[in-house]
Amino acid sequence: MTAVVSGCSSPAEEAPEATTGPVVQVANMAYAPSTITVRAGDTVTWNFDDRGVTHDVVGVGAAKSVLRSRLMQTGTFTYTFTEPGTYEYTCSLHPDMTGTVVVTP
Ligand SMILES: [Cu+2]
Repeated sequence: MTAVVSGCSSPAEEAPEATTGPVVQVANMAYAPSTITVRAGDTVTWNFDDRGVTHDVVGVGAAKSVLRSRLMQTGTFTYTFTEPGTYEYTCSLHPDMTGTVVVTP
């Protein structure tokens, strides 16, 4: 006699699927938040909306070869970070604008 007991499947992990990933607002002559921490594999969206002022996202240092958006007044730029590290960037027109993306494993 064998009793087959099935069940016992606990839906313990309910991964909240983010429909929108991390977003950096490009407005008021600044990136907000200026430092954002994401996980490897995350896609960061920069949302440009600074009342007609043109900006871009250009990596500096080690991120120079990684990050480069167009010059934009409105619209979005996205980049998927696969390698952990610290990515610093600036606006090529406004060097006072700086931002950092910290990518954790
Ligand atoms: Cu700018």
